[in-house]
Amino acid sequence: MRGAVRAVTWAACALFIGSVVGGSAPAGSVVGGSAPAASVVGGSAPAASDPVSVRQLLAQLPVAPERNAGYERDYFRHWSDLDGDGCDTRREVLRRDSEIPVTITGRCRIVLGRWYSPYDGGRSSDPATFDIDHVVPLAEAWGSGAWRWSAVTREAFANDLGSPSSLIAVTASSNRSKSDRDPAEWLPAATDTCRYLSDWVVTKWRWRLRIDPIERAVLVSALGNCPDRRVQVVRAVIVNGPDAGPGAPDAGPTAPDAGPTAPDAGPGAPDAAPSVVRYPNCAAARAAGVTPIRQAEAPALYAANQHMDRDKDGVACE
Ligand SMILES: [Ca+2]
Ligand SMILES: [Ca+2]
Repeated sequence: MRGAVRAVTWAACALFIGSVVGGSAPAGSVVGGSAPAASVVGGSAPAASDPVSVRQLLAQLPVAPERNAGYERDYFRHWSDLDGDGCDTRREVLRRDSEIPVTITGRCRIVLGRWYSPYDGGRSSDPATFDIDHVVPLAEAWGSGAWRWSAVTREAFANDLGSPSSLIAVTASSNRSKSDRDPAEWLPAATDTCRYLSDWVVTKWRWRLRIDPIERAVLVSALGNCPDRRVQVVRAVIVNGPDAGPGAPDAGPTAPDAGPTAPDAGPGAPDAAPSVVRYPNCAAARAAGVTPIRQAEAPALYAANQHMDRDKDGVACE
């Protein structure tokens, strides 16, 4: 019965997102409210998608081993107040996920609410006992592709209010139990495993993250025991850091967010935007899946990577 009720809530949330994103919202709403310039990483908000099955989303996730070297938690700035309303992301999620309107003192001090933790079934009216969980942990995101992102994109991911799947309020104890693990390594103790798996897939898809082979096997098998949920989800706008690559992990918070060679996500079409990144070498370009880089087909990308076209035939990294 509880599952049915939550499914309705989920659908309502998904529709809400669709209506916000499909409207005249600025790109900032994709990454967390009407944000200041720093969080608007290109383009305007994409149109809301038609509902799509979570199994279909899973089938679209690229499979690749994790690449965990170089991770630092500090590379993902949080909790930020991207919309500048005085409530940081932790408080935004507490406010959103409370089953009753929260009691707030001062500018945004949440003192009372009613929270349910889908990971372990825990309940509380005391916000101090609840954590905000990155459904796809920051370390997992890093190893699944976020190592290529700019600092702004990492902050947008770590503070993502644009999808109810990305961040959820859970008991602090269940958040600690989960830690940095993926579904092959950890599943919630409570009965709501299907929601967790679905949120996981939605978040990986939204942020164009990869899944590792074992993770994929577990997801396919475990989701096979769940009703095939249909969700509305839009891609997040992603900007890669200019110097990312296997030999040169992103320098982290001090790296330039989006230098002159950073991609322009293009108005209204972040999905189709070419990734104009200057790669340090062909191995990095290959890892990003953009090789060979042909001048005729991708002039901007070629121009940014001309240094790798050693024989000057108009094709880099052939
Ligand atoms: Ca805020
Ligand atoms: Ca994984």
